[in-house]
Amino acid sequence: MKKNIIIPVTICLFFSAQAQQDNYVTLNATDSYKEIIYKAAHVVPSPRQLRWQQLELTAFFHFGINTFTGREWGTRKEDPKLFNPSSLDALQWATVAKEAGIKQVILTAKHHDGFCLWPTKTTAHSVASSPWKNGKGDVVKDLALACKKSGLGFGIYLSPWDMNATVYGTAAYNDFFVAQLTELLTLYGRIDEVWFDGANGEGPNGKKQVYDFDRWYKLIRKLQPGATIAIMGPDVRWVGTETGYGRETEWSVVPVNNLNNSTIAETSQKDLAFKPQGDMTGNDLGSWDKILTAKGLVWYPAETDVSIRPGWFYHEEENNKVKSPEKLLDIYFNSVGRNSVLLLNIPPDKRGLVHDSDIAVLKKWKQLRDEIFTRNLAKNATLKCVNGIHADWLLDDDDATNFTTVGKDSTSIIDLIFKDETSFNVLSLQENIRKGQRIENFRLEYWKENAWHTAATGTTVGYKRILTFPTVTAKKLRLNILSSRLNPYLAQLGIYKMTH
Ligand code: FUL
Repeated sequence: MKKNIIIPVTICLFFSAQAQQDNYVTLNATDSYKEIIYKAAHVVPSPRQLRWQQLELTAFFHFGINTFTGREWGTRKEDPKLFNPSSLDALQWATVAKEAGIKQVILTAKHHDGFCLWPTKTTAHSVASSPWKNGKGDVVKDLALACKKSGLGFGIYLSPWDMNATVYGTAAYNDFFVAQLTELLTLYGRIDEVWFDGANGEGPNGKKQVYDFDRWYKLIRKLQPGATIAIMGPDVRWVGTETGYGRETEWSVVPVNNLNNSTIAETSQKDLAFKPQGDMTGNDLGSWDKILTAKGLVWYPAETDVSIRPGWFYHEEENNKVKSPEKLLDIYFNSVGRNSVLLLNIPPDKRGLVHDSDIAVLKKWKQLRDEIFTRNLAKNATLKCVNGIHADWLLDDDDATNFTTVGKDSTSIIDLIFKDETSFNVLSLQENIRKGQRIENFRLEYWKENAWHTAATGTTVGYKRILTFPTVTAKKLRLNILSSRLNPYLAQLGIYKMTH
């Protein structure tokens, strides 16, 4: 029944007048502390950011001329004839990803060396000049179709740095890049993510390029409005390392100082109200200290990219260096479980297939996650909360419904009472980010020998927060929300037992 509640029109009007439903807000020098809290608590993801966040797991496929030369970065001088996968099967890539629980994949359509995996009209440095399928092949097309068939999202990595393009380092390169983007965004159906890395090296003439990001963003919004633009883009930010480990305190609402009403008016597209600016890799991005002095706040969530192998591209000598399933599980806890999306690189080999060593690890990784997360022990408990509304919605497996508190309460204690002694060592929380990110501090406690003890503590929750801790056995537990920017909107609460 919960979705059919009828709210009087007057109340609806009141709330819609109050709520800001944008993924940015400007702060005025005259704003009081209270006004700033209110604004910070109401910044929400755009629909494309929400969709992206819910994916949780995405994959990179680094594949290209480097796969055949054994290099991580090419030189631009590679002969396209080197590109000749013996049995490329993009459906195998998609199937491997899907079976690992990955929801969207991103292909390196062009890496820094400039070699294009599709038969572009912009340069001869592409698959069209290779012996693969007699120059008639198209990796972008193969993977786009495989993703469609497998129900996976599909994204492209198009390196702004192009060592091979003769026009690189001149204004004409921005046109060249627009032409490449246009091909990718118009010839392959729906594109869900465009990933720009920050590398800006020299081209053939020794010059660096001034990238016209503004123009590229506008083109993407026009041709593929649903696509998130990541890293060097306004929708998704790089977490700051390539280890697979995100920040303990991860705010998706972060301060920006280049956001003002005139930029918003100029772009006439709220979609592009701000451009990424400054260093976003520090330890503290969204705390009060940062927010109080900011000119604006934006929803700008973190993506954690890491490779399953030491390198981004496939190297035969790394077949025995694939990360273990246990390591990937730890990465999962510390990326997805730290309010970030994981972008796991799985580089196909020279045959054009994901190697067996990687497949075995991915299967075991999925199995480990399933073993932990299929049984939410909290569902065996009775939930009680003195100042709570809809504590039962914490267990409904729906991240769009939430528990909240009465009045203006920004703290709360949710008791979980079990019939029997229960052992657990994993906590998973989710906020309903459609309404913002709010929780600042929480503690999980258990009742033993007539006293409450701490099982785990955390700061931010965001889309998802997972904490692991030494196994606790108890009949009574409580989640103590110690502080929140206005009323907390907690969507899910999970308690699990990891046995390995
Ligand atoms: C970086 C590149 O230089 C690496 O080769 C890799 O593609 C990584 C994901 O992004 O900027």
